[in-house]
Parts: sequence; structure tokens; C-alpha cells
Amino acid sequence: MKRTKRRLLWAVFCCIAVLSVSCASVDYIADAPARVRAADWGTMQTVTVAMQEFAYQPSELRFTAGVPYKLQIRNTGMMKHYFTAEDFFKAIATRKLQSNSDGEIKAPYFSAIEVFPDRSLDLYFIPVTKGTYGLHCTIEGHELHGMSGTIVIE
Ligand SMILES: [Cu+2]
Repeated sequence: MKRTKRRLLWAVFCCIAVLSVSCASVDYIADAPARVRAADWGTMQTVTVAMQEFAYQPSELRFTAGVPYKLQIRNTGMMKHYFTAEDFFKAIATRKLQSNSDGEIKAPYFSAIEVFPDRSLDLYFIPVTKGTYGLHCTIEGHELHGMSGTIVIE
């Protein structure tokens, strides 16, 4: 009986441990606002990615951790497209998302960015967690036709 109880307790403990590890991995960069304030935006690098039917160009984006960036996400296609990269968005400190004609949105993180045809949005951010992250368009059929890519933070 005692042994069964101990085993049960151990199983519960393991479940909690696994849950807390998986919960930790879904966290966004908690101190993003402090990182954004501390960064020297005068050294900002500009990178452009074009979205069209059915690809990202380039299909691999590389960023250096700690460097402030402006990522211009341009839709050069005829259809609307998504820049969906949830794990990447969790690995960066986001300053803002800016529309060049309408204004800007300040938020600690995003999960997906949709850009209409012939439009562009600029993401201002600092890469934080090194790794390789997936990028894809979540509109039905687009990824199947090749609309996916890779984002590397090194
Ligand atoms: Cu698409």
C-alpha cells in the first residue's frame, strides 16, 4: 500500500515536472520591454522578406541575437499571405509592428502577421533566444504549395 502511494506520488510529481517544462517553453520573452528600452536603435539593421504565391523570398532569414532589427514583410503577390512563426515570436523581444501608411501597434508579442497584396508591415524587434524556427503561411493550401521557410537566430 505504502509503495503504491509512493509510486502514485512520484507519477504525479513527474506529470507536474513535464507540465512545467512544457509550460516554460511556451513563454514569451518576459523582459521584452526592458530589452527594447535598453537597445541602441541607432544601430538597427533592416532585413526584407517578400511573400508571394507560394514562397518567402528569401526562404531562410538569419538574425544575430542582441542586434535590433526592422524586418520588412512585403506582400508582392496577388493574394493575402501570413507570416506565421509562433516559436520565433516567442524568441524575440518585440518593440512594435508598423504599417507605413496607417500607424503602428505596440505589443509584447505576436503569433502571426497577415499582409494584404501590395502592402507591407515592419516588425521592430531584438532576437533573444538562439535557435532555428519554422515559418509558414497558414492560409489553406499555401504551405502545401511550398510557402514555408526557416528563421535562424545565431
Ligand atoms: Cu500564403
